[in-house]
Amino acid sequence: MTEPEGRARRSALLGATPSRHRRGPQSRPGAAASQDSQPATPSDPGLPAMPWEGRIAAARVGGGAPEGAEAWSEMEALGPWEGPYAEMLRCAAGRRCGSGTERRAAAPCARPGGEQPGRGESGRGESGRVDAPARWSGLDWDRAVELIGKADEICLACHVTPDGDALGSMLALALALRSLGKRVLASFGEPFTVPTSLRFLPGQDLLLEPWRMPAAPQLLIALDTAAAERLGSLASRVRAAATLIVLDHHASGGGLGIRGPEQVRLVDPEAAATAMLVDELIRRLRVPLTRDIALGLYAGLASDTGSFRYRCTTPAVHAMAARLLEAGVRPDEVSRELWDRASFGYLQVLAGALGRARLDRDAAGGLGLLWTAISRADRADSGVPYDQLEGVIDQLRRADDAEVAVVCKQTDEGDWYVSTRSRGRVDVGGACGELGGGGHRTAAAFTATGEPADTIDRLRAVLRGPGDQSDHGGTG
Ligand SMILES: [Mn+2]
Repeated sequence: MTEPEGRARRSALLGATPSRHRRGPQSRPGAAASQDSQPATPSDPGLPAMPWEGRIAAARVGGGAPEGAEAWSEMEALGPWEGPYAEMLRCAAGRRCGSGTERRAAAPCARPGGEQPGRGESGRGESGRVDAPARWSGLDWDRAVELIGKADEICLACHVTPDGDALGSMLALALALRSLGKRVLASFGEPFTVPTSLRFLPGQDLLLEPWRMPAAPQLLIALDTAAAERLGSLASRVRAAATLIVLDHHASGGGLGIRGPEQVRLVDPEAAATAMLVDELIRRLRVPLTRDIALGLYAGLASDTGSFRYRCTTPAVHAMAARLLEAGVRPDEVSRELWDRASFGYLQVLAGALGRARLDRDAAGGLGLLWTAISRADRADSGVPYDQLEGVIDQLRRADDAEVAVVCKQTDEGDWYVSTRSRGRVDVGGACGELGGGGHRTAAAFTATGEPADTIDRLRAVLRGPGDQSDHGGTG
């Protein structure tokens, strides 16, 4: 999914569109390839078994708390240490982590409560490394670490129909918390189906059906979600939670639009992905970056930067990606899972959709509109679930001949989800707003009933060309 699409979809979903339009066919989440993901304990392959396992676990759980720090310094005194233990100890001692090829090369390693170097936006330290943004020092990381340290059981939730950032961030954090000895429950609202492209992510054994989540969690961590409604059936858990930590990068994020529980908002609208904030939290929790954790974070980073192509792909993004590769992520393997997999059925559906596409050169103020539709029947013929159609719009919008591209996708319930894109000269967000949906200038959506051709007529009527000065009145 493209970056604007992700945001537009969220906006659209927050607007007038009913939640049922996203309901895809139910496959079995339990059948998702849940690879064996080892907790990051010293019994990990990456961390050889040592006689001090208990102390290490205690120190980890203690985190920045006095007893934790004490355990760490005690262990440090037992050194000299090399390898992952040395790294853990350096982190615990508040020293800058990572020299040479070690992890955390891009982030300062302050104790919880310690100072961020604050060299400005993605400033560079003396070594040329990219530091955590100064604006992050304003976030209450300490309180988040404290709440996590105190909790025995932690619930995680991300938005419905999770993308690579939502699910990748959540599973990475889930694995990190499990390595701290926490009981971790992670879920997302129905349809509880892990998208095919994300089934390679480790940690899926920590997922459970949303109805099995505690009704009133002691600590709930919401990821990549700007409003409680986007959690679907888990919104009630957010409202009933005693304490709440929000990790997000949406502009409107941070409050989830609710009152009640204590909220710690670790939100940065300028972060390219929620995975960047999770990365920082994991660092502050002193959890070593295992390959399994890194895979989730990398999936989030790659997804929300469009495979490092969007404008949000900053030096800090690449610096984080470098650390994730050092932790063992294979970019070719992740790319294949995320972007380059399709069933033959999908290719047939795509071919049909492209074959049916119509180019209306007069629409959008003469800049052109290219559109197609995919019905339930089109999908049924090839056995393609609704949620696999996300990439179709990205193929259609490649056509240079049209300013606006539109794909009408029929859900299993029978209504139509209308995805729109523009190249920037036409405001599809305003047009979709007038039709009950919403989004951004270049990516927006709305839901409709009836024949797609009629829906396109309605859309064409509200699409203004760049020369048209009349006001929209849409929500944008
Ligand atoms: Mn995201």
